[in-house]
Amino acid sequence: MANTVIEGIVTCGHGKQFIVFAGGVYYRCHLRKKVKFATDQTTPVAVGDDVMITVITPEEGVVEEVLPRRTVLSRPAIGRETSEQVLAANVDSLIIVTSVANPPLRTGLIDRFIIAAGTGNLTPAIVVNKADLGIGPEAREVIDVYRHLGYSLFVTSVVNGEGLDDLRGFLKDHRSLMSGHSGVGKSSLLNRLVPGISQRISAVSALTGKGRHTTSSMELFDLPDGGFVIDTPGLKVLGLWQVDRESLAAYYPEFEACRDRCRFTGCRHLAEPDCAVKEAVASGEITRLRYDNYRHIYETLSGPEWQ
Ligand SMILES: Nc1nc2c(ncn2[C@@H]2O[C@H](COP(=O)(O)OP(=O)(O)OP(=O)(O)O)[C@@H](O)[C@H]2O)c(=O)[nH]1
Ligand SMILES: [Mg+2]
Ligand SMILES: [Zn+2]
Repeated sequence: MANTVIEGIVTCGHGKQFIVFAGGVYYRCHLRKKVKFATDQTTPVAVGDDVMITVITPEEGVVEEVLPRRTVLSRPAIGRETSEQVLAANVDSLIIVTSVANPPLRTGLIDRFIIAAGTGNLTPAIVVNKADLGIGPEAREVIDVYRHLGYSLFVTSVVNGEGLDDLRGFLKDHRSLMSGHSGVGKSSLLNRLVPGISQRISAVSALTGKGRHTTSSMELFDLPDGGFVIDTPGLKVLGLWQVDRESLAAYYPEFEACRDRCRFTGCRHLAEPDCAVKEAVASGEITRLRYDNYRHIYETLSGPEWQ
């Protein structure tokens, strides 16, 4: 009897092994050697990929084909900067999780994830977690700045339940991924928001033998009402794929709104005189926080040196 070929979704990957969820069953799969994939990517299969698999046994299959990706969250491969590493595929909402304290609130990674979302066709949303530890002036500013820019922003606490209903409503029917620094509460939020997830998270921890609180690999959880959410290990920094010094300002819509008033076309808003962006920062129209992040990210990108 011919083996059946069915469509499924990749829920996690360990080296050359993948778990594929298809027709309500989890299959352990490896990759057919001649499977078609884009050659410039180090990742033929990513979490979130829709794939066609041949079922071999009730628990095992072979990935025959990776279906076209609608969105990608990518970064330059570590140690191979000219290759694209796809962290996850087909995610609609990139949820950028931060915490007011422990670890302290830093915004560099927020901007980097917003930019990566822009290049990969995802919609970013921001979570400011651990609100029970107190919203100080710095956290208040971050909340106001990103809300004012038009991003969905949730202030949450796993401890007192603040904001969890809103975030649960946002996840429903969506394909989301939780990203952010280690320890901000990504897994804790998912434990509270997704029914049945906590047992599976602790089962995974038991399997890998890693500490219970540190997520060591990406995992996709299907949601009861449709959609999925991916938990990810915390990142210290996110390299930006296909963003260079010339294109960076385009990811700052508030800069784009006044760049026609800069004296020089192609103004980078750094040392140039008569720069409308710098004037807007001085007058408070553009926040210093975003401008400082821009300068900082600019420094780390490749492209012509200024001056
Ligand atoms: N006070 C407070 N502590 C929290 C909250 N959410 C999570 N924590 C604590 O923060 C610590 C880290 O939480 P995790 O959920 O493991 O964080 P994570 O973002 O998944 O971390 P990684 O998996 O390492 O990326 C744990 O000790 C949690 O109990 C919160 O809303 N308030
Ligand atoms: Mg975690
Ligand atoms: Zn300028």
